[in-house]
Amino acid sequence: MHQRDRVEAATFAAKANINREQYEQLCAQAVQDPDGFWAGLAQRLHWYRFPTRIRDVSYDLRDFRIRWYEDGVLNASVNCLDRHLDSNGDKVALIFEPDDPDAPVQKLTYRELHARVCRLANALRNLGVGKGDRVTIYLPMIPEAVVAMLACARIGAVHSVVFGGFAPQSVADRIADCGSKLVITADEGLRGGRRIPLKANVDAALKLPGTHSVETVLVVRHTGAAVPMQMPRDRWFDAVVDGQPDSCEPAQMNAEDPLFILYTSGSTGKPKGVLHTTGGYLVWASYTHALVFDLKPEDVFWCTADIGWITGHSYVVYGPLANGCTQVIFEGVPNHPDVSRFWQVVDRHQVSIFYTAPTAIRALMREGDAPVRATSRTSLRLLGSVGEPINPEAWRWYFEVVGEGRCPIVDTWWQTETGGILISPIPGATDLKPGSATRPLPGIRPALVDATGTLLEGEAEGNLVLLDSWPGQMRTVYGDHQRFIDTYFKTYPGMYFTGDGCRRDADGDYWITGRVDDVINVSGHRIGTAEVESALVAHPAVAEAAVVGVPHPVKGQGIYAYVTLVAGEQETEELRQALVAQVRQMIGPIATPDVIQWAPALPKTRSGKIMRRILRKIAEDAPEQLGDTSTLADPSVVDALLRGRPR
Ligand code: 6R9
Repeated sequence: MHQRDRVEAATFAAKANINREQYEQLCAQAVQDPDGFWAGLAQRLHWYRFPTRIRDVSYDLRDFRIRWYEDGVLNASVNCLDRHLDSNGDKVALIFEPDDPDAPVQKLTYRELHARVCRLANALRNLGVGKGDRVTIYLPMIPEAVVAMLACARIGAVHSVVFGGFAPQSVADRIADCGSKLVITADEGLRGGRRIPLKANVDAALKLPGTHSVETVLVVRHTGAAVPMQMPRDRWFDAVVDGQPDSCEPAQMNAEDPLFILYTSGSTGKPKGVLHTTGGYLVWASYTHALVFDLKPEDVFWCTADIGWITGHSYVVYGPLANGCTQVIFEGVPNHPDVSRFWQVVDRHQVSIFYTAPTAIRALMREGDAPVRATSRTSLRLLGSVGEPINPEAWRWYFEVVGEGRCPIVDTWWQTETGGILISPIPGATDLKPGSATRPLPGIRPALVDATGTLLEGEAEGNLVLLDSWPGQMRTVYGDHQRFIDTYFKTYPGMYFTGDGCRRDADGDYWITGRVDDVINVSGHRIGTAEVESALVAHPAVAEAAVVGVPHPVKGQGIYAYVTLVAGEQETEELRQALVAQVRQMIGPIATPDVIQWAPALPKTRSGKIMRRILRKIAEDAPEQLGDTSTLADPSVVDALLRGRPR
């Protein structure tokens, strides 16, 4: 990147919480006095017992452990609610913007949110949910979703939020994996005027094997649709919550007690239950939210992520509420009722910090500048991006059209596994570069390695690793600690492997290039190729399937599937549609294949391994980049696939 492409931090710096010098001091302190630095971060929170053992980490496989603040005792909901009541009880915590812009906006103060959380927490306790029990939350983006998460945290139950776009099979898999005792759902969700049959999906999920652990289903009445209730399993949320006391004794949790499980896709067919613990996660969510977003007491923060993703956990629920911030939660979509919706909501609620995904930016950019210019957006002072690399063109549009050149953009790199942001500009302290997540946060030690694990110095491109732990790091894969170690710590001994490729430029700034494993990033959502493949081969007509990601102008990556049929089956349009429907029905609409190409055979090595590198190039229609095909068992397969590309 050239000098002229830098956007200087200077204009924002005058009002920023920290300047470049202070940022550099923090980075230096984290190196010189790590215990002092990390203990200092913990002071952001309320502890029943402040930790004396700050950090105990070893990535050495013979003696592997990750523990932070391990003798500390706290409660996450107390930090997000009770702590603010005396000074800020009447401050608005949540502004709920419904899908339908004409439906009433709801505002909940910290005091009201606290009361709602306590009522549900009491109800959950009465239903026999206690410390360590798992609760699955399958809700739309409504206030009850936030209430449900915090109510679990209050009593020490471990929540597992499942995105409302997932199909019954995916819901069932996630319930079965963690053995949830209780499910919280709604009659229906609303997205862009469409109804999402959440309760019906739960009913279908609970008919599937492995879900017998569920004793109770709480159903929020949201759209008012008539849904069958199966007694005594199903209970109306209102009915169990009404009349409960609006205070509730919080469970005292050890810092290393689990706070939540969140499933994410990896390179095998089975999603991983990423487990985060209470103390370190909350410290990191709260610290990064305040630091990266230059948070001030008068800000109105809006993160558009759904709570079904980690971004919704850290930057809708735990970070903003731990910081006592006012924020918008939005049930709808960017293009309903029209493509000005995001900016209308910004104006309506005077949003000052706006955080979204590149896919949304690109989709709106295609609609031109007019729908943006039709709104004022003068309340905005800072913009954020997360979920996938943001291409410089989209960055510039976001900066110049949405932010009118006034608002820095924080391009925040992180993962479900990292709990919070690890690499990002600090507004006012870091010069911005369109397309680069720039620098690590204080205390974070990224590095690049080549395929053999050798550390690369200076300007380089390689695989992104982290040399040391941070408090928000995941602690295990639920129920499969060996998988945690194998996935993240075996590839490069002594380091955490992110699964991302990355370039570091001559200034030392980081440019994430995308996943280097079998994970596709569709609109910022991680989808394992193996998950889509197993949904395809579950169809009786399919013999074999191979799925790769292809560049997509809006979604970042699209899903391209090669399908080989069993002998005698016909390659028809009906079958193609049936296969698309099969994937949607088994995983959910987010995994919808963009292209299904019939493949008489797949390119395989002599040992039978599918060569995805070649399939990616065929999907991109880049035969000149195919590279060496001589190791293929049958090189003629490649020509057949190139000729067979659907147009
Ligand atoms: C927070 C979140 C993680 C993967 C990650 C990377 C990609 C996220 C990014 C980014 C480039 C950014 N990613 N933020 N790539 N620039 N600012 O998205 O978590 O759903 O687990 O996805 O997303 O590939 O490894 P998660």
